[in-house]
Amino acid sequence: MTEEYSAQSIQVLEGLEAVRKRPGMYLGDPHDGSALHHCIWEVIDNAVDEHLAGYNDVIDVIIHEGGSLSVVDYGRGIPVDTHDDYGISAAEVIMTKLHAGGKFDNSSYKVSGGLHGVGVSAVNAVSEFLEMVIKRSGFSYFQRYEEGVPCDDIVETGPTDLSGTTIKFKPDLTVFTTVTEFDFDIINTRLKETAFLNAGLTINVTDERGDETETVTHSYDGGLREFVTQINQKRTPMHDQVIHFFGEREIEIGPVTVEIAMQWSDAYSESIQCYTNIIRNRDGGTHLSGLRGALTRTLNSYAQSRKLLKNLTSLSGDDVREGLAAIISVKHPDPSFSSQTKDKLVSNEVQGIVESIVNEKLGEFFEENPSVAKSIVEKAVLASRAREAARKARDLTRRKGVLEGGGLPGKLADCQSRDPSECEIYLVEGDSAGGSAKTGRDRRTQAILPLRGKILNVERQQRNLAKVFENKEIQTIIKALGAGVGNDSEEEGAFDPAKLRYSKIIIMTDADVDGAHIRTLILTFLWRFMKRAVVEGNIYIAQPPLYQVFKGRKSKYAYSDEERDIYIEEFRADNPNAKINIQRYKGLGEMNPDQLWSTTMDPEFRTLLRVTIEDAELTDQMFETLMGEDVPDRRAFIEAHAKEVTNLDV
Ligand code: 0RA
Repeated sequence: MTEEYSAQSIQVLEGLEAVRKRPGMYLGDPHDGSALHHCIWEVIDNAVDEHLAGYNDVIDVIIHEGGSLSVVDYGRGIPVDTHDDYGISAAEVIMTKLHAGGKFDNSSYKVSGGLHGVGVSAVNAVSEFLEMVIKRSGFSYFQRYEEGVPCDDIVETGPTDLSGTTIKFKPDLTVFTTVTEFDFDIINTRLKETAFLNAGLTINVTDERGDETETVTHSYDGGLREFVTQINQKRTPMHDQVIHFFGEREIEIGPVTVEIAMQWSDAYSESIQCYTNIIRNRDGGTHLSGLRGALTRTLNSYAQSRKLLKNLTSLSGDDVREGLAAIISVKHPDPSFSSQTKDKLVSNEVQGIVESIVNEKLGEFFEENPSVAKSIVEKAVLASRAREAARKARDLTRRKGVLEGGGLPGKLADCQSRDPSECEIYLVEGDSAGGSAKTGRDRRTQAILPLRGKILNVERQQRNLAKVFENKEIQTIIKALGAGVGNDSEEEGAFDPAKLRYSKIIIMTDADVDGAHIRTLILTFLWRFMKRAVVEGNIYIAQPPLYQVFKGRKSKYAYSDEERDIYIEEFRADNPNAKINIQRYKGLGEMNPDQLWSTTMDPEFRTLLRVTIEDAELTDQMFETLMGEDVPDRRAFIEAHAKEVTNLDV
């Protein structure tokens, strides 16, 4: 970074009123907390850029009492010299003109950048107030804004030996609604990730709210290597050392750098997290394709040359990636994404760049560490055998017409409509509840599939997938849904959500511990074999009532203990000496068809919980912990979380 920034290098694109009028366009949803937190990321990105430019090693983030938040960095300080075109300080230009910042100037190379890269001025626009303190070339400066408008010119407040920038802002609650408080966990998780991606940067997060001030420090000298170690914390690695390398290729507009860390463990799932310019790309993109392609190629050529494949011809991508945890972080001078939210990188040249770097560096690593390479190949060979056995079992069952074709399962009470968008299927615990549901339902759009007892725990059958396809209850689910099975979309008969016969798959189990277990078993199966149904939001959980509170001829259903207490109070207030009865519903079977319909299945009245996935990696880890083989690990998890659980059986 040799060029000096100056006020002239800052160009301006748009005005700020637009941001206040349409915050959603610039910052994300202003109601659900996403725009609120996006404000923080935007301010932090500037401080991270100072780190990337080599001028800042510490960022302090302080959540204050009363709704404001400060971001402190120890970088060069925002320039304060007067801007030639505007006649105001450069700092004020950055704070008041949308998209101003070094970014649009070729002489400055800004690498990070928020979700939408709108700049700190957008944050200023939606802040009740924003105060900046700049320490630079021997002096301190201060300026305050309200709703993006400066209260005064920037003033020099005295001498200082320090340098850096502090930005304190309070989101304007006329813009943000519903979720209006900063969430410590969201902030802390994100900043932990930022610290992992920036080895050598220390981030202190302080929460001053509540009785005790809490500070968490994130500082990872190991960077991506430590990130991978953390992901594999609860798994058993196949090799001690995390494989870690960098590479760089020149393109016309500048250098593209690639950093990768990876380690295989005994897990069955694959977990690759992708970043471009420090921003997470949830849906991967060209860097991910490059990495995948190179992994398959490198492992196969190594295994073939060392004759490690035995009777296999080659390993598939899935075989090679089973149990892999990896982070790929690409820095690119001008990346393209498929959407505003940067979920997917589409810059084509990146695929080849990543591929060639991985081929070269991983090849080298394998040559230098033959025992590591051997254990990785052996794991992939096992994966390949298990997959082959599963394929055979699936084909066999399919040929018998058990998974598809040859009519619907006998136990299914199908609906009349053939339009999946209006059709739903209830997976119901037990034949008796299934019977009530069949009688009570709207038979035009609601199908009922009763499931007997506990379905197989598929998490424990990952090396014996044949068992999964032989399981009767699982066979009926697959057949009833009619959309195939298996997450490998290239395989014939794989699950395809477009073929689902119902747009809503509703799990309806008893409100007791067994019911919760059955629900978890069904979810485990869906996650491991029909992942896209879960990711795309097709899965729901029915909410049967827990109580019916009676007073004389009147009664009300309660769906929680709190609601029950409210109704008791209401009835008491109505008439203090009348008698109140409470029926506790333990099982769906205790309700008659009318009751089940009106409390739990009537679309006009019911509440359904939709299953959503915020983080596939955490979801994988959760299923491993809750449903896998590692008993001590599960025990520790349950002990740690037991306090949060109310026992519905009491
Ligand atoms: C533009 C140019 C320079 C630094 C910054 C912006 C800058 C912005 C923020 C926002 C928060 N902290 C920041 N630190 C720096 C370069 C200044 C120079 O060349 O001295």
